[in-house]
Amino acid sequence: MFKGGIKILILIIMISSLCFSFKISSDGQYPIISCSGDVVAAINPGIDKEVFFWDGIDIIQLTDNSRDDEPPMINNSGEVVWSGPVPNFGLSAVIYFYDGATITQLTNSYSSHSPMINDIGEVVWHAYDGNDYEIFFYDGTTIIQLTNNDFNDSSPMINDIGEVAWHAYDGNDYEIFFYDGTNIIQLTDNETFDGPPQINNNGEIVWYHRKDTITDGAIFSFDGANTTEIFQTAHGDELYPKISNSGEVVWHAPIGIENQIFFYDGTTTSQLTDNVHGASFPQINNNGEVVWIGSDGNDSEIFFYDGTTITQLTDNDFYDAPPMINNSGEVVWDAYDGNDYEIFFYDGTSLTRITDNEFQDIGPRVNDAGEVVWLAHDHPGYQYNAGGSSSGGGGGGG
Ligand SMILES: [Ca+2]
Ligand SMILES: [Ca+2]
Ligand SMILES: [Ca+2]
Ligand SMILES: [Ca+2]
Repeated sequence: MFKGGIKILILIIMISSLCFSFKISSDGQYPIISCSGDVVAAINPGIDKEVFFWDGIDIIQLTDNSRDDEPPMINNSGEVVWSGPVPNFGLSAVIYFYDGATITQLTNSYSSHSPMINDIGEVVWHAYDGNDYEIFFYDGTTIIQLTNNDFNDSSPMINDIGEVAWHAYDGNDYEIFFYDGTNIIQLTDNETFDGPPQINNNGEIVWYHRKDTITDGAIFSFDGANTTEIFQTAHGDELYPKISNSGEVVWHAPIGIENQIFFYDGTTTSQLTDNVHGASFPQINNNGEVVWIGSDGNDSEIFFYDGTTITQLTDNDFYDAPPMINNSGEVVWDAYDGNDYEIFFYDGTSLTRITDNEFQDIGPRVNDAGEVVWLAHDHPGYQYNAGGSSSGGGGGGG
């Protein structure tokens, strides 16, 4: 069922050189108001992608503009980051930061994408420097450019002590890089693809490595000193390894023609699933709980492993997309409901449908407080729920 009302947050962009805000008029127009109060432009509500936030009760729409925002990330303080357009400024993508009350534009660097935020509010992303993509780091006060080279650095991930891992194309293939807070260390130097790395709070890093150009893949881990191959397979597809703070790693890999879920406990690897229809895209939390999608022969369903037992969370006739899990064992995912995509939430006991509307809701992320962010297409005919307001701002609360 639909939970709570929807509130529109007035978007306040605070940067030194630009100052815009949105106000929503009764006719559904969305004029941009300049600092002096002049109407700069009117934007018709469209069907582009916007950022939404669920605090457990209410849905809050964080953005309202005429071009696509990109998937948001949330930390355990409820701070949210994403890449989005600059209002009325042509094609561009900058990083936005929502602190629970106010949205701030972090950077004037355009073509900024893939932000990740840690639990102390530090943010990393990649942005174009006029020549190629570089890695940027926001420490809560200032922005530091971590890389400055002639090749594309991308997909950074940050842990809670400010260490960063990413991969970069060196002109031949992708290699893995690690920033330890002081220095950048190149972890690989080979002739084949190394995938986007994952880093935990102990600075342990895992990534997928293609062993040759067509077949044979592997998963490598770096423990701060040594690099170890922990798995290999005679297939060339990305295995998407994920690591917990305990150093446990999960991934999918083909057994026969179907993918199955694998679990590495730090010493040995075990195969978690034996689903004849396949299982893929696992995520693990810091308690060793794992979620993934598995097929029931008809469509995909959500599965949950608590360390002992596998439970099937859904049983429907629609596609359920790969889930995310927090450290409370709560799970979110998007699923097709026969009409469009909606956001679903499992609290460990029961299932809640967060959205119920006529547009696409996709890509949810959940923090340890059970707060959820996602991306949704807005809709010209969309009616905000009673209790919503065209004014207000200021509140992540309900
Ligand atoms: Ca670069
Ligand atoms: Ca490589
Ligand atoms: Ca299903
Ligand atoms: Ca929907």
